[in-house]
Amino acid sequence: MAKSALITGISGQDGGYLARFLLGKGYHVSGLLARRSSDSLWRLRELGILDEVRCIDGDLGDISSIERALEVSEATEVYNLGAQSFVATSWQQPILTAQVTGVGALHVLEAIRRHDPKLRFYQASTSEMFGLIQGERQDEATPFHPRSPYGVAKLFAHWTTVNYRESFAIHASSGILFNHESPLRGIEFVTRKVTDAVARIKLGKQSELRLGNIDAKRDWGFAGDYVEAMWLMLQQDKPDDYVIATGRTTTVRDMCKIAFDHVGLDYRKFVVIDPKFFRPAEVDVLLGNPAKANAALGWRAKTDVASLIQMMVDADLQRVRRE
Ligand code: NAP
Ligand code: F7E
Repeated sequence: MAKSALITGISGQDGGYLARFLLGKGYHVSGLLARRSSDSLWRLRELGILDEVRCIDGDLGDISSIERALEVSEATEVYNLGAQSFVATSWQQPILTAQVTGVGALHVLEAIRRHDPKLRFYQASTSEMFGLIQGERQDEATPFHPRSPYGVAKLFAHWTTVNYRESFAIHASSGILFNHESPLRGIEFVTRKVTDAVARIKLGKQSELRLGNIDAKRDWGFAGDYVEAMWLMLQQDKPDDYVIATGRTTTVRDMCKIAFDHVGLDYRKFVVIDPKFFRPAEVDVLLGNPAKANAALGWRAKTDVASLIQMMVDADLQRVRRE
């Protein structure tokens, strides 16, 4: 019999790639879809899977809608990807971020506990929990020190996942994922902001690119690779926590250089530093150590940062040409 999965955040970047991955494995895929006044299904449409997934109205702030979604979907695996996920916004809307990104995960776990504690649960944890890093390469044993309301909310969700595993024997796993990007990345995140701007500048539709701290370093991977790790975690006999990363780090500056070089332009002529994009507290550098996932899950990042950024620039060139 085909397995069924419920994905919160199905309209987001990872939700789309995970849905496509699970459909490829023969799953019935449902998604909890928060009501929006404008179209939020563009990613599922772009992936060509909109008609293959079942969208169930609901919100992470409303536990009754999550319980209903568990019933309707008949899911045996639940992937909690829904969040207010933009770090910069988390200082403007700290309480909303805590409610959706933090307490939202508790709502899902509590709904599972009441509905059927045998369901398997995946929590989308994040390298932002390491924040002010306590070790040069961060792994599952590195202490946390979040630097934003988003990081703090995710840490609550992370420890809640561990607590429900230990308290109620729920098969609840947490993937501590480092930054992962794709052509479906939201335009507000720095990689996509850069690749979209490169396409517009190349095609004469934009003249400059305003950025904040370009000395920040991130361990960037491809979202399409990372969703497989989420699924692998739920196929293990025992639930656990895993760092998912490439093991390499790059500055925002060098990422810009890769993007502009790809279309034959010099980034230094177009990038303008704008203090508006600096954050109240910065995460200066992140570098993950995915050794545990390599060994236990057989998972490895397949896409390097240059191929990733070039893929994103190519996709944005096509989009801008179509406009
Ligand atoms: P994303 O593109 O921002 O997607 C977030 C999703 O959450 C969207 O589908 C959004 O719906 C939904 N959502 C927001 N508020 C909601 C609410 N109140 N109720 C139900 N759904 C709600 O994020 P992503 O990049 O795919 O990341 C997926 C998850 O992994 C997130 O939890 C993120 O925090 C976490 N994470 C991401 C990264 C990364 O580098 N991408 C790294 C580590 C962890 P709308 O589209 O309608 O707004
Ligand atoms: O920033 C710097 C910025 O917004 C990356 C989320 O998916 O990954 C993401 O969080 C870096 C930061 O991602 C601009 O200051 C410079 O140092 O692309 P970002 P993020 O904050 O790392 C983690 C793992 C998550 O879990 C989150 O959900 O780039 N930066 N100039 C800029 N960033 C943005 N957005 N815009 C700029 O103009």
